[in-house]
Amino acid sequence: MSVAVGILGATGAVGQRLVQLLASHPEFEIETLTASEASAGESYSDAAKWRIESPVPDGVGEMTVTETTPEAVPEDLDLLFSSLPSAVGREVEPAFCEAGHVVSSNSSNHRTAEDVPLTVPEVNGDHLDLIEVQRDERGWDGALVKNPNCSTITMVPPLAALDDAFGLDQVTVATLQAVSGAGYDGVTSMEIIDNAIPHIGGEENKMETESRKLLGEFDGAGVSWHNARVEASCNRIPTLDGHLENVWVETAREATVEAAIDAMESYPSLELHSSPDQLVHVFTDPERPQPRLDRTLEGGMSIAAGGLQETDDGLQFNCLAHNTLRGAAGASLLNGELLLDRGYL
Ligand code: 11C
Repeated sequence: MSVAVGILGATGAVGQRLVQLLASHPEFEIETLTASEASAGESYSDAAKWRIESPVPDGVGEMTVTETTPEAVPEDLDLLFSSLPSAVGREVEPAFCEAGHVVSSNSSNHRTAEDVPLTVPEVNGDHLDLIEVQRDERGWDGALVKNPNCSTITMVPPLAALDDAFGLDQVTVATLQAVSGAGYDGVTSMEIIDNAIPHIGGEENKMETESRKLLGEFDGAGVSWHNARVEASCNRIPTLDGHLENVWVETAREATVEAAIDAMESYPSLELHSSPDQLVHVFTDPERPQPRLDRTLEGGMSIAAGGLQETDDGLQFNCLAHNTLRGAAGASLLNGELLLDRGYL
């Protein structure tokens, strides 16, 4: 089965990752690429200037970019992936949903809205059915589904495993985030070398709220957020790709390193096309995971964990994920595959 898809915001850093992933996808076929008015009418190769990797996949570079408006996008597209800047997404994504489109979005707008599913398919795929509530409340034929921030995605699968095994009372996290998380401006700002930047752009609040929604329970009518306290401190460091995070958890029941490793490594993945075989890989070498060595594990779709230690009231560990693959474009793509798998397309 071939599902016709479009990419909203196709020329940005995440949009270009989506193009790469979708160009060889067995179920999805790119039909439409949108960008700002300034790029409308240009070929994708010209509009994107292809700053992540070359070459542009066959058949995509010659496609003409259209403006990001519901009127400029064919009505019969089955699915739209959105990597729009959040200020733009906040305005236009609901308009696309109202026009009947199903939108899998990486933009940060609407992530904590009560009737919008925020999903990491392997962790809380059941939350997708919040779409029914959304359609009832908003009168949409389309639907809006979100994936979380890349720094949230990195820690949530290991946390979900620990929550199942021991219960979570408190999570404290400090991040070391790669420059590609800040888009092109971040990548070109490699003057950050010999420096680190604390408190980057609202990341703390996203990690503290999105993680509790993801780990919450869906009862058919709404999501009860997890009641663990989550505190985050977010820092930019001069790596290109791959967010590394130091996490401390206070657990409800006594935790051991051995049981924690078992819980993480056996946490189930899914059989979606882009799911990794194993969601969380645990290193016992205390110097791993490292961004440059471990960010492309299973095509960049797995989470790497390590440094597990018992503490007075729980555990400490490190985790790492590729921020623009597992954390952004791959996350949206997985949500698209989940929508297909659950019959929403
Ligand atoms: C960063 N995590 O590394 C951010 C980028 O909410 O999706 C992604 C922002 C988001 O700067």
